[in-house]
Amino acid sequence: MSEAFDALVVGAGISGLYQTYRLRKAGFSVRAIEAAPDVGGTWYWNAYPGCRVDSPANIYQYWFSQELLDDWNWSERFPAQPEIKSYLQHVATRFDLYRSIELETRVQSAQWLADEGCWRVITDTGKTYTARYLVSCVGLLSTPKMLSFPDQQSFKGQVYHTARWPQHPVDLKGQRVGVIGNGATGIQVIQTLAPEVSKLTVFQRTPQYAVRMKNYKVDEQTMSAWRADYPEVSRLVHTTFGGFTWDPAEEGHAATLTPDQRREVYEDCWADGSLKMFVGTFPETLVDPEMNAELTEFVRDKIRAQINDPALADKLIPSSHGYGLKRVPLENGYYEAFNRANVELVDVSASPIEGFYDQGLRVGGMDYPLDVLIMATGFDAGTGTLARMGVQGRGGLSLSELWGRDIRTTLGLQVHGFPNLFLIGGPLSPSAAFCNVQTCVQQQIGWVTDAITHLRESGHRTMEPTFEREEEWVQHHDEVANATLMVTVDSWYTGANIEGKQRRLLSYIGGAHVYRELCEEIQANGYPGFQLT
Ligand code: NA7
Repeated sequence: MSEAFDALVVGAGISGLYQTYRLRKAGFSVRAIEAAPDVGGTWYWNAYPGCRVDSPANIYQYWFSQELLDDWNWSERFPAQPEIKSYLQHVATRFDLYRSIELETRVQSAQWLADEGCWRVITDTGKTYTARYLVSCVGLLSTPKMLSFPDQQSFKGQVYHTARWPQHPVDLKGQRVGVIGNGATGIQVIQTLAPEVSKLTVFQRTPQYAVRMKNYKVDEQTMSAWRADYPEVSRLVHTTFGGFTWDPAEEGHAATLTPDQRREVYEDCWADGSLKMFVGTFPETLVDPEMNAELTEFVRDKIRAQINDPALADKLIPSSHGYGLKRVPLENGYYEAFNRANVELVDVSASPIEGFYDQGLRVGGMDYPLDVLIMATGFDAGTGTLARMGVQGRGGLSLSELWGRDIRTTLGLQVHGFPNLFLIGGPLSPSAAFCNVQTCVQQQIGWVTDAITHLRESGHRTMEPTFEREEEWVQHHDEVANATLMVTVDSWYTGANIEGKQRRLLSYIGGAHVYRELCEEIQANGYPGFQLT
């Protein structure tokens, strides 16, 4: 027996909630399928110590309801994970979304049935659903990269991955804790645990450039200002390069300034204490090695000033790549944590981790005793979750096999060979990494909802991009990507963090505003390059 809906939404995080809301509002029958026991997606799973958002709360929100903000209070400029999870739960309750969501259910396979013109979805709870439209809202950072080392079973302590952190409190006070990974996640863990544990051992493979976060409490006055600004800000974020309220300087402007004047711009961005330091300086810093070197030196000086021991500073400051060519993390005491006597940095680049022994980890012949090992080792980003979902399109075409060879999409929204499959936050769109996720996924959800509504109104059953249109987008994406220095650096942005993954910049870097205009143009012109049957 199968249950039939107009649309199935996979995931009930930021995108899944809004997609469910929009499709229901447009009059479609919808079921959202969510693996976790509650809504929230990434904000449900990443319950690790110190987890917080690094986009300001006044833009990390939904844009469809002023009333939602009117009866919600943010407590900080950059709220911690429990608060964002509560916000998303509040949204699900306020808009009565829970009744459309099947929790603790994971999609095991999704198959396009050409004759019936629908998707058949089978879950791990043994249910079968059919739906004309399948919308993936699985999130771009949802499949953790798990490491396994020799003799793990001999280790008597606990091992946690940050993205599968227990929902109950884990008391680490006075414990000997090890952390592998110092991306945005590891940095938050390290700076939070350093004062609390007896010994913190950080196993670092590559150092990071992190920017000091300027967080503050949000009082009633600030909340009132945010509410008053809501209409203007909701318009503004859709007009900028990264979905924020600021933009980088105009192209060419940097060349008209002296080094001292450019330094003033860097200082201004640094003082903002936000990702403005990542996407708000000069666009040339991402494409011109000399400009990148200038900005890199500025950031290196800022970091060096925080570390007491110059030899340690050399280990904590990257030398193999320039600033801003990987996702820039924000920090609040990360470098200073290494000034503490109970924090030790272990370089695992030259001598990699050999494996566990019963009391801890062994590196380069040395034993590091631990009670707990935390893996902050990242994700199989963008493609990881969908590629594991058993998606089969026309003629049994496997998405996993396709992306195993070639990660391709049409504007990150659809894939040739997979009719009526829509992606939110899909690879090769700005929302896959280069955009304030709330801005970009809401724009995509609007587009997808309008496209599905158009199909209904025009009497069509299916929508699929042509191969030629897809090829055109992939080539354009690559051209824009390959003009940047980002493609020269190993990170989750380039797929280099996952063995065997195709190396391609995951996210479109031509600008969220440019992308939005393109999407609008496609819609206005009746979806050229997409086959409607
Ligand atoms: P990231 O940014 O992918 O960071 C993962 C970290 O784990 C990074 O420091 C890696 O070092 C390290 N890592 C991964 N595998 C290994 C092995 N085998 N040995 C040692 N170290 C390893 O993930 P995050 O969760 O921090 O952040 C992801 C995004 O979430 C972030 O960019 C924000 O957008 C929010 P490496 O650099 O590969 O040498």
